[in-house]
Amino acid sequence: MSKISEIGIGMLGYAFMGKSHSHAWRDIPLFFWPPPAIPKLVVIYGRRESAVKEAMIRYGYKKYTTDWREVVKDPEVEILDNCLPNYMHKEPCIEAIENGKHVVCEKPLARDAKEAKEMYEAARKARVKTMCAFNYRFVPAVRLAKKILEEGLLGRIYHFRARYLQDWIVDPNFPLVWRLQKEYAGSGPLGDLGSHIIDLARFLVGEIAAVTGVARTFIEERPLLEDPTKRGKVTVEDAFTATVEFENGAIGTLEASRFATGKKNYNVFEINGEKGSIEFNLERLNELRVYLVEPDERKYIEGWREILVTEKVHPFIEVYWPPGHIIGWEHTFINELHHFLDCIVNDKDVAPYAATFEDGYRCCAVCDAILESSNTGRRVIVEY
Ligand code: SOE
Repeated sequence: MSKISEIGIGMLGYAFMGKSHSHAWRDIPLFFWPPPAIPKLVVIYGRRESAVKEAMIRYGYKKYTTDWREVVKDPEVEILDNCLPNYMHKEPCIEAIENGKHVVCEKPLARDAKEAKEMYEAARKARVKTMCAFNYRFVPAVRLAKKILEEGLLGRIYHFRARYLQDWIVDPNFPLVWRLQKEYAGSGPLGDLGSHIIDLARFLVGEIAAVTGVARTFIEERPLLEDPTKRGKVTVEDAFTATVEFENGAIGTLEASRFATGKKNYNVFEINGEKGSIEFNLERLNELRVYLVEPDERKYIEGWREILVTEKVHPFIEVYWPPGHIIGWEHTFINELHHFLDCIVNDKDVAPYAATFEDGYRCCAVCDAILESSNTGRRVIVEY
């Protein structure tokens, strides 16, 4: 077999997303064989030297640094993977693009549409590949939903309704972390969770033309992480709800909250069409519920199909396990980063199955419109 080339990865961040992406880069050749290239974990960046040095060892990087500028100009780095908090997305990504690196950046692309547009413009002018890491596009069940819609099995689409619910900050004594501060996060569950369901809405149904939303902060102050005896102001929303109007005439609802007590990572959507419906629940990510209006007279057997999406005929499954041996949340990152690697090595388009920086920008524009609607009390036409 001819030698498989290697490709250098530079990672920004070692926390939740840095860990899930590092795991994914390492596992691509285990499942996708032969891979487009073998990812070589060159360098990882983090602010705290002790922590990033440990991450280098744990995740298997060749070196570490506490200066992200070293990563974006490292000649061994061909792909920059930005897993830092939202306020650190724009500058390193643009600098890496200008240095000729391919760039994948976690969602949301930026804190707001203004920042995201600068990133999109930089990507559009460059010859490198860029991707915004909306990993739920790479769940086998979601990709099966996409296939069902592409084949027109549901006919004209009337509704898309989605909720992304968590409950990790219901305790008023949960500290003021970066996700609760506008200067670092840009927004609360709107950008963090709402961005996922907005991206899925665009991926599965189409462009969003207008929104009407309400955002609310329930707990105004929280203990400081560095000194729990002091309290700081929460400067983002704790939850939002919005109605959406699609350009193709469909209408729907979006909701995200970190106060949905008992919901841990409850990302659910339902799509209703003239010929049937689809339901997905991330907490049961190997399953897809499908209802098709049967053309025959035996209406008494019409009903929902519960599909276990683990057959070889289903998206991605052939590289994993035999039917019924379900996969997990982390495999969506392996699928996603393999796609990006394939696009880079074989010069393929990142779109339409992965999110581009334009998708990341359009998602931020919808988030901004929902916040504007909440602040003004008016319906907002989404401006791109
Ligand atoms: C935290 O809310 C979080 O890690 C999000 O940032 C991720 O995008 C989501 O997939 C899981 O929850």
